[in-house]
Amino acid sequence: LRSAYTEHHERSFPVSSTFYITTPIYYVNARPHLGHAYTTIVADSLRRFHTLLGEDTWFLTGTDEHGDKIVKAAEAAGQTPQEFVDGISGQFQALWPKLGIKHDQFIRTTDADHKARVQAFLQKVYDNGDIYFGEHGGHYCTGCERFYTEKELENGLCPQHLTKPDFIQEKNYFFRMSKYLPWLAGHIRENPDFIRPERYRNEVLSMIESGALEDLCISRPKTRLEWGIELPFDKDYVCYVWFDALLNYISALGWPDGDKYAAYWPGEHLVAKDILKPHGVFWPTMLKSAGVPLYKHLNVHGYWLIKDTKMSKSLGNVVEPIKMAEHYGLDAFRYFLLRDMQFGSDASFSEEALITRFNADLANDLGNLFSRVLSMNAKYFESKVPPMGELAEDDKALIELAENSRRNYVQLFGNIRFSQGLDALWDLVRALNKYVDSQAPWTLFKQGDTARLGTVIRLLLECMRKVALCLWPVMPGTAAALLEQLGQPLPASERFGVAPAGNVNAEEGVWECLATGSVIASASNLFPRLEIPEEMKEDKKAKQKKPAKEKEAKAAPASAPAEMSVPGVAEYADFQKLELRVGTILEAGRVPKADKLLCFKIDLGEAEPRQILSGIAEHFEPETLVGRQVCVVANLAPRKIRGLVSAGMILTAETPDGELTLLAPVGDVAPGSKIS
Ligand code: ME8
Repeated sequence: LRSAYTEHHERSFPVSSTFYITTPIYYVNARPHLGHAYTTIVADSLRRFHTLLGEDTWFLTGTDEHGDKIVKAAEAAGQTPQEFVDGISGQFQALWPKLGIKHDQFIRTTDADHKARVQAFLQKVYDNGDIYFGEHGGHYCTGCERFYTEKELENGLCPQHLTKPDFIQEKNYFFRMSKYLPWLAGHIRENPDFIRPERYRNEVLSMIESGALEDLCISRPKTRLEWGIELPFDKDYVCYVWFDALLNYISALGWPDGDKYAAYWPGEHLVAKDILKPHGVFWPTMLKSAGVPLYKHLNVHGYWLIKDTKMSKSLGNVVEPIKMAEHYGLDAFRYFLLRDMQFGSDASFSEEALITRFNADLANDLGNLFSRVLSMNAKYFESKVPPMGELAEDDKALIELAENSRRNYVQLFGNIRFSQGLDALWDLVRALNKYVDSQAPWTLFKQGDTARLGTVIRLLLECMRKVALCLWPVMPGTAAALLEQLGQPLPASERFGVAPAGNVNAEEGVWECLATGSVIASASNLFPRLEIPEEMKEDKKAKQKKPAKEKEAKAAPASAPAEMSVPGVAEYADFQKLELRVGTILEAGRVPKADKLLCFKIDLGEAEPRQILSGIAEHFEPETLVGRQVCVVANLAPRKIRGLVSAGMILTAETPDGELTLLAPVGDVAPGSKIS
């Protein structure tokens, strides 16, 4: 049971008193998609995680509503810019609660308060002598809302949008960004995790070192663009949209004198790599010029790709997050996003990957654990929490593993390694399933060893509470439901918003949290396995199909040696007739009026699940078998038993004293895998 995971992460995660997290404020030129949902779900999970650490948290998101791009999109929609931005900003605001996102504040750059604070900031930088008026010519990409130098273009095209930028020559205001670049390079070198993961830190350093960065053009003449914030020192100009947008992170808090600014700044930013430059270069130099403390970390993630191509509005290959959440369940969708993307790298999105992850981690591991333990507790203790007795060596090892798993989870998650953090938590989930198998509560029950049985079940329940608590940041609804099943309900008002009672760092050594004797749930079925849709199966089958010739050769080897027929001995050809396959139990139930029979629905990788009856009812609780893998004789002639068709046989091993164990592969394999 000892954790395979190292015990290197002994120290607990450093807790400060406040935690402020932001997402990019999204452009309102099109509807929100999976990419926006990912960043915002990560921010929500981080906010919840830090709440669980006992910190006072603030979570800001919003919409970026000025600039050429918006004006063009509004024109195309036949609306005024204001009508247009109100509509799409409303869609973002309506989406977030549906994805379990509980932000504290939603900022719009068209808010009057934001505008006033941007003007105050501009005035401050202007008064410091860091803004000058000059003439400038450059290649302007409307998609990026920025000028490119000749050097930065690729074959004359914008490297992001692959479109030809407009060459614009005009008089404008400039921010003396280049003055601060040597200081910025020094700051990034001295603070290795200021921009993280490391590859993005290196990218920003090489941008600075390349010498291609110049002063930043921060205005647009009103003759060309009116939709923006007027410069406080020249009413003929509006502010460049990026200069305006970046300031949202402090204007929202009421910079320079707001209470929230005093309480929460400096904060943590979360962005994808597309906007590394404005956040890694423009923003810190702007802050430095105005004498405002820098953010704590810039946390940069990669792209969700669809078939190796970046998903984006302009490419028209977007995934609608709400459809995924509705179809697969919100928490499963959130879990998948955090588990399948290594933060910092790109990841491919596909429904097949989502289903595979769902079945492996949620149905087989987590769902199965809750289902089997709660139903055993119902059977053995009438659903009452049994007392914890004396601990055996196995129990102590499990406790140690659980403490390590939680510590690793906290450490990794807090350092934005979400996928690894969840995997560390699953070390415990998997160990608990193994502990059930190795302790065999059904045998203890048969032997009448109630004290030991109680300790085993109680330890499982206590560990399950810890798992549920740690899951709350990523799967808030599931965590609430699981805690409720364990008799630890959250007040309705706290289900999504406020963290459950407890603090993950204060969990060390807490081993008797449930109330002995209290009645808890008798069943749990939160994650029934998902079927892989036919079209995905067909695709897989086609890949797996062996050439007909090869198959025939295997079925009847031409050169097979002739064997003598001996009574009681299966000839090679007899054995070859058997088709043995691995199956996954989808359903299991008793057969009315048949004490010994269980009826199963088993996934053998075929279009329909197989119905198989087995005389093992005296040895197993059917609910505890759902999700388990078994070895099946798949080509047994179907026969009717008690009016039900049984098409196959489940293989078991019987010990000399009559105990049955199901035969199964050591690790999970694809249903239908051939046994040979
Ligand atoms: O850039 N994969 O807004 P935006 C992962 N308004 N994340 C993705 C993604 C993908 N395929 N596509 C988009 C802007 N994102 C500016 C920001 S902040 C002061 C101003 C996410 O609507 C990711 O967070 O283009 C990315 O950084 C952001 O959406 C860009 O959103």
